[in-house]
Amino acid sequence: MSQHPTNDLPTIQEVKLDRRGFLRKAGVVGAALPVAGGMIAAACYDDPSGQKLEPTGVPASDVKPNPNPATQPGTPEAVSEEWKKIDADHQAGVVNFLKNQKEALTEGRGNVPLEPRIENGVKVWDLTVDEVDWEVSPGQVEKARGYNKMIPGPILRGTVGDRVRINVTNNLEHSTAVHWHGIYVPNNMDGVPFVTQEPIQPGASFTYEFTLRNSGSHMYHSHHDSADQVNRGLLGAFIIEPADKSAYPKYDREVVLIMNDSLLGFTLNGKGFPATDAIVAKKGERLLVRWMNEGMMYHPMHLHGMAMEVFERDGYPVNPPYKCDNMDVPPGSRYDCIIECFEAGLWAFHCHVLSHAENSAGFFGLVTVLAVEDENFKVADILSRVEALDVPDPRLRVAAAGATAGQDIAASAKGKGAFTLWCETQV
Ligand SMILES: [Cu+2]
Repeated sequence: MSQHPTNDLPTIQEVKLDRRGFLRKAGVVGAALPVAGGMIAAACYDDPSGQKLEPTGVPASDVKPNPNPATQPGTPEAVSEEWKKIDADHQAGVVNFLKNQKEALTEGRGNVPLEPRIENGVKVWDLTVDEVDWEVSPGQVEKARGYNKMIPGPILRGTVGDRVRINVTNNLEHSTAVHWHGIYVPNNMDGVPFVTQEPIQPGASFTYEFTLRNSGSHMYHSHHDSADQVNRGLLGAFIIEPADKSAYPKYDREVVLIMNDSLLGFTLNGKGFPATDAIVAKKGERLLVRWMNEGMMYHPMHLHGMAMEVFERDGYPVNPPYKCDNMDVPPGSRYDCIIECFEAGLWAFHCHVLSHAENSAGFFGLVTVLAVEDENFKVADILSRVEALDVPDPRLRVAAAGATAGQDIAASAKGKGAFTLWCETQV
């Protein structure tokens, strides 16, 4: 493979990896990923019993120094081959990430808004709790659990003052219950088995009903066998808008980013790089990011090139707001921030526990980019350099410039909206 200037995007023609080629290169099929001398326990997907023997992911303590540090270079020939392979694998990962913005590399999509139906003035949602085979990254299919068969579950959204009802039907072979994380509810609606309610047994249903009182970026998740159930995907966002938005920060686009770790690996909205969504904005726009950590680890999320201005934590105002570029989101917390997108380009956006984001095979897990477009820099131009899709595909995720208000992939592909289908435009 020829070399490229480091500031240039990959010459796509040289990295025409089909999925199988990608999987072989990245080594993610039922195999452990080498991590600088350590191993990611990416294995244990193949256990025929379906049992998860050990969590995936890499405890920081297990990450060993590079096996070939400068003081122990190995044979000149080996080193020469090694850097080429590392470069090629990193490049292939980025190319696959870009391809994923055109056509999803993985099956399944979560974190999709679910409109309520209105019954006598009550906003009503139906949630099922299901076993799902979930493709986290290309070829990495996990025995997972999801609300309405997606991870994260659908985004529920209401306004302070709304009366809401959520009908939960448990299709698992285990009991479960739903906790409304951060939301003011009457005690018997809090969703904690044997504390506030009986478990929702297999095949049973339970109806939660309450009035929304406190605004903010909240969550819902299982509160039963939760280290397993939440980690396996039983989680979702519940956004409560303030009744009066006059004091709320102004923004042009919004994105909900939910982190998870361990049993499904490191995921952003249920997917690991290269299957993660890029975030796209136009220069000059204000992007609202609602960070939520449903995992069991801290994830300091680092944005290159620009700052995040934190104005709410767990739905409570942060006064005065503060700026940072490395936001440590603890398990269970939600941080809302505004990014002023003042510099065009592709900006890496990743967890800075580096063992959650990169190894010698390239990026994985908690990695995406913030793409800021201006008159000279268009995402579509970059993607046109990625191996083109010749035929329109219902799963096509990028068409032309413009914003969409929804996240319906098929509808977005037909419309003018492009590359922004997971960013909502403020109404
Ligand atoms: Cu992390």
